[in-house]
Amino acid sequence: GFLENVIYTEDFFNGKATVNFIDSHPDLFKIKKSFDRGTKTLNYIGEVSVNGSPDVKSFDPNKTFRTPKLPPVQKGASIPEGSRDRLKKLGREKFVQSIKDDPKVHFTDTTWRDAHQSLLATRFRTEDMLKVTRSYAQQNPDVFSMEMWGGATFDVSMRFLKESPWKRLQLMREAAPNILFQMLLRGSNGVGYTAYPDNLIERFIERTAENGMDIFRIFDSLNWIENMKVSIKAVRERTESLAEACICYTGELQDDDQKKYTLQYYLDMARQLEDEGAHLLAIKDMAGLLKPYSAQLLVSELKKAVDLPIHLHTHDTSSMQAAMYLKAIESGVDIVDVSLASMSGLTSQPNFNSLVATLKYHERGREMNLESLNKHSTYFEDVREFYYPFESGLKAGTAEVYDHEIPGGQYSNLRPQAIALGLEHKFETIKKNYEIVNDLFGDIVKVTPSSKVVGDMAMFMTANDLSAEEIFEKGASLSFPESVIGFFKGDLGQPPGGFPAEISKLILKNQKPLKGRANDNMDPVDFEKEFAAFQKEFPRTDFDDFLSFKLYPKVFKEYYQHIQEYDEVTHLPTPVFFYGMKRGEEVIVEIAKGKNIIIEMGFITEPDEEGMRTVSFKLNGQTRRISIRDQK
Ligand code: 3PY
Ligand code: ZN
Repeated sequence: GFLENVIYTEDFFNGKATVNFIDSHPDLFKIKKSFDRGTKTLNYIGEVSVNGSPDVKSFDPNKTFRTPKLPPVQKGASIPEGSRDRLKKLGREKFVQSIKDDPKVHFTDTTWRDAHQSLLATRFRTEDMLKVTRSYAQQNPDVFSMEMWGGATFDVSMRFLKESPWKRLQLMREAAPNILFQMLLRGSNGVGYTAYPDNLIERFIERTAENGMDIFRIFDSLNWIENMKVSIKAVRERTESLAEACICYTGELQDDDQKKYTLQYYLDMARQLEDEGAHLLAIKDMAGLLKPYSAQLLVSELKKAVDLPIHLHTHDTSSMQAAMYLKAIESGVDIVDVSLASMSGLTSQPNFNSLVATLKYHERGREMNLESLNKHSTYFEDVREFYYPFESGLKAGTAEVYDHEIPGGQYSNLRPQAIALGLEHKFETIKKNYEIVNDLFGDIVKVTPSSKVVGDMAMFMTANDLSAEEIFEKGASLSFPESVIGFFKGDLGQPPGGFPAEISKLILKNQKPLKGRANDNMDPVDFEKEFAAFQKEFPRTDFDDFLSFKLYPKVFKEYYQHIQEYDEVTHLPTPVFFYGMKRGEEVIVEIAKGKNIIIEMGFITEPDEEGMRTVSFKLNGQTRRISIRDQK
């Protein structure tokens, strides 16, 4: 506050303050706000420099980073017309028709969402993505869509990055007005891990569209259409955006032993989704199990079964998915999901740049600005280094994925989870148990949140050294993970073929399973009343924050407290955000629009008797000292 300003004014520090001090420094009152922000920012940097980020378990203090090279932009270049302009011009029906009529294959770039979710545990910060959003939009107007929101990005941005997911959407929208934005929505589970009241999902969709979302990719983690209906309807009726409904692909449809997830199963599901009003159909191959010749069969049959554009999503965990895309493209798939070269492959999507080059002489190939894609890839190659503690460690494609069926987005999270539980040395057992749990649970679709249930159970078995037989023997006395109990209660919905009876009894003990949708039993949100109460508790928030709070109460609260304590940290360079600063290092931080501060790190003292260290900075050239408790 004010006193702090006085104390931190140079004259005061230098002993020059007199009785006229305040009168002669009217700026003390004016600069209060930004000064506060500066102090908060220094506190954050001091805290991370002394104690490390709570999100980074171990890192190399001597590591240095290259400065990511921004792709050159033509000064004053306008933004060319793109897919979003065409959607607006044509309206939904005609736009969808134009996709079907287009002989060339379209590309969705997932770099801004699934690629980093699947390679770097969703840790990309807005700052790093925003820096090239404009150049990307200017130079690549022929991209069908940018997947840049939803899935795990919503909670991770608040939980770990301490940024607002809504601001990310708004800022990126401003920077890329011409290309369709796409998000991943978990049907009745929204962007969460559990069911929410229907009216909350509806308002969430409404606000997301108002903030600029164009395509809602909607799935259910058990392929249960009941859980997708509210979302599809809300997109159709409450927005001008597109509802893309998913069939989640699992198993192997060419396998003669496959009794559940057969070609017929997928075709039936696709027809039902078309009846529900989907504008586009997605094949969501979240684990990368769809093999080239199975894709050929599935895509060509789907093209006959429904009259919707088909959008194909996969993960390249096996390293075979570029081949799969070629077969799918030959079979008439309309859109494929890819990511920029340096953010592609393995648990992420196939390589955008290489696919464009490969298709150059193919009749379905689309000409893209490959040079620009390469430059953007180079940028992200350097950016990716900032996040090295979050790399999954997978070095090459693996055929094991056909056994464990772990989704790409979960794979990159599983190792950190194992580390947190002290189980890293048992990673092989965890993967094996993941497969065993899937069998125990009756072979289910595994994608967030059902995949988390399987993961939790696999961790539980590994931590307690339990085999499948022992689960049955000791089941009555075991206290299973909460997510597992909720799953068998029907919180996530009904899997095809229902729950296996014996294990269900062991897990539920005396609890009764739900019959219908979990959402049917939930009270609708009273928006007026609850929003007013929310704003009282959390001043200076808006309705979007309220939605964040309703989806993630605890995560939002902690995020809010972080902002109160440290101000927005979103403009800190990523290395500073995760690793703090070193002696002599200098950074420029934009703490408010157009307002930069220059921070230079001086020294950090040894802890005193009370365990406090003094961190000395220069803030815009003025010495500032803060006290940080050493927690190490
Ligand atoms: C998510 O739900 O976040 C996913 O990426 C599922 O594949
Ligand atoms: Zn995915």
